Amino acid sequence: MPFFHPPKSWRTGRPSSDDAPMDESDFWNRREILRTLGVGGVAALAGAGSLAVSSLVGCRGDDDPAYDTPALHPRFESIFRGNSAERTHPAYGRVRPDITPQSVASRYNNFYEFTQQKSQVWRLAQRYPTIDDWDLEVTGLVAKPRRLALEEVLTVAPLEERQYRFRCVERWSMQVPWLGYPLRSLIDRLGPLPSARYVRFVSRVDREHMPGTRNRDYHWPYFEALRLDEARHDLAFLALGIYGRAMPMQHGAPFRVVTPWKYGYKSPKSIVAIEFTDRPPNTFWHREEPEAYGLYSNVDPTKRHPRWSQAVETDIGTGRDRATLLLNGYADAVSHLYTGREDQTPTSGWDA
Ligand SMILES: Nc1nc2c(c(=O)[nH]1)N[C@H]1C(S)=C(S)[C@@H](COP(=O)(O)O)O[C@H]1N2
Ligand SMILES: [Mo]
Repeated sequence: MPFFHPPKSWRTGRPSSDDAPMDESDFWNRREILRTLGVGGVAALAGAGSLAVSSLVGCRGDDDPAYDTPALHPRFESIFRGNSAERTHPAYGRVRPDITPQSVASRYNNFYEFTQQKSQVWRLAQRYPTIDDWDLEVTGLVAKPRRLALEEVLTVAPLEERQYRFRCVERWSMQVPWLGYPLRSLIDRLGPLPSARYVRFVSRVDREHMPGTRNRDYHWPYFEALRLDEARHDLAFLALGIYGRAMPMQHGAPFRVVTPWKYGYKSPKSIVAIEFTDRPPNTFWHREEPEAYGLYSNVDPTKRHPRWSQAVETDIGTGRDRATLLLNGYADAVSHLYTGREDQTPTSGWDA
C-alpha cells in the first residue's frame, strides 16, 4: 500500500491541515514504522513517542531470511575488506549511541522498483540475482562517453566509512554508516566538459526481478539530478556498502548516491547511467508532483510539503520524534552552496 507517493488517482482530497494533531500521513508513517519494528497494531500508537528503545529493536523472529547479505558477487569481497576504524572519515565517524541498528534500517526501505511497502522491500530485494556484472553508462557533456565496468566503478577511490544522518521527506530518519567514496572522485574520473552544470542519474529497471517496475502507476526508470557543484561537494557520497560490508540490494546495490543534506529521494539507488547536462534535468518525483518535489529538495523544517509539515521527524531506530534540522544538520558545510539563491526550494522555480 502506498503512503506518501500515491498514484495520481489517489491524490485528491487528502488532509493537509496544520491544525490536525496527527494528520493522515503521520498516522500511517507511525503505524508503518512501528509495524516494521515489530510493535503490533494501532494500540501502540498512543505511546509511540515515548516507547523504550529496547521494546523497538531486535524483536523480529530469528526465522526471517538474512537482511544484510551483500548483493555483489563474493569475488568483489576483497575491495570491501578493511578495518572500520582505519577507513573512517575523521569528521563522520561512527557515533554508536545515534547509529540505527541494521536490523531496523535494512528492513525499512524506500525502493519503489521492488514495492511501495517499506517493510517488504528487503524481502523482495534479497531475491534479486547476485550482481556479477553491471555497466555504468556515461553520456552527455563529457570528454569521452563510455561504459564503465563494475570493477572500475568499485575501485575509483579507496573506501571510506561515513556515518550520516538521513532524512526521508516522509518524516522518518536514520543514521547509518555508509561505505564508499566521494561522488566527486567518480565525476573527476568521468571528466565532464566545462559546459556541464548538472549531473543526472538513472536507476536500473529489471521487470523480471524488480516487481514494482511492473506497476504502471509510475513511468520507470527512477531518475534524479544534482547541480554539478552540489555533486562535487565533499559530503556528496557514492555509497557501495553499508555497515562495513558491500550493499544489500534493498539499499541500492551495487552503488547509490547519498546527499545527507537533502531529502532521501535525492539519493538514487542501483545506478546504471550518468549524464552531464547544461540545463537543469527533470527528476522522477518532480514529474509526478512538481509542487512537492523540486530539484534542490534540501531538508528544511520551515518548508511544508503540500500535505504535511516538515518540522518534526521520527527516528526509526528509537521511535522517538525530534526537531528537523535545517539542511539536516549539515548547514555549516553546505549552506554556502545556496546563499543568494531563490531557487533552492521545492516550491520555488526550477531553473537555476
Ligand atoms: N531507484 C530508487 N532510488 C531511491 C528510491 C526509489 O524508490 N528508487 N527511494 C528514495 C527514497 S524516497 C529514500 S527515503 C531512500 C531510502 O533509502 P534506504 O532504503 O537505503 O534507507 O532511497 C531513495 N532512492
Ligand atoms: Mo524518501
